[in-house]
Amino acid sequence: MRFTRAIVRPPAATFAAGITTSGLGPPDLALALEQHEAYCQTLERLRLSLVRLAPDAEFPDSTFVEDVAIVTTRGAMVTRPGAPSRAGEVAALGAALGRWFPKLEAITAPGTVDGGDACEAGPHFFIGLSARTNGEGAAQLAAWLEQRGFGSSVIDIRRMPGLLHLKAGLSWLGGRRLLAANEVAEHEALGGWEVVRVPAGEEYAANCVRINDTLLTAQGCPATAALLGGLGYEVAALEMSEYRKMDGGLSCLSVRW
Ligand code: CIR
Repeated sequence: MRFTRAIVRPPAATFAAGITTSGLGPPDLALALEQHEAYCQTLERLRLSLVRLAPDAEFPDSTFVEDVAIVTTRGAMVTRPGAPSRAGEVAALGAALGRWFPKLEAITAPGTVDGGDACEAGPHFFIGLSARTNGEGAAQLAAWLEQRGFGSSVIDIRRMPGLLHLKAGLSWLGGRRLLAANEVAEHEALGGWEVVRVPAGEEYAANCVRINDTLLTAQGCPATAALLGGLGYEVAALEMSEYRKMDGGLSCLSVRW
């Protein structure tokens, strides 16, 4: 599938009040906005049309739009985020997506799903069971995917320290190839897939985004960039320091289709 559009939302003035476990200190808003703009410009350079939502200071984590919606080639849904402080983010994403996906469905209570736990790999999705995505939510998502002809398998990351979402440790590189942090790479659900392991010390780089023929990777992970470049990918490295402080990675800054 070739992506043509993405939804993005810059961080609001309250960004530093969002949820974080990183211990990396408070983010610098001006720098975060600069990094966000560079991210947007890269998506545009890769020929995506952007839907830019206005920042919303009521929701400090609302720049992480990926968690609130799941978009596939065969339909879209809004999620029911696992963190109560993020529940109100759904309305804006639903309104924006409605233009392209009039039949927008939703995860319903007691299910919770964060989009960061839905790792698309072509006709298959890996679904993370996490502190944010519960068993009921994962089951609803799997059923929704099945109705649309997608397969899915569940990866329980609740005992994988350092992984807030599955996509923090797993990315699809295209075809049958995945990029994975060591702890995810061993999982039986990845049997039959070609797994490229992220070099030691660069675990943050396990979250990358494939936009058509280019891989967006986090700057400051040179071994991963070299590894992926060596596999023949065009790599675009982006500075993510301020989002990392808030437990966010590259994929969470956009919803793509
Ligand atoms: C949160 O804890 O919800 C945000 N501070 C970070 C969300 C990152 N989302 C993602 O990796 N998909």
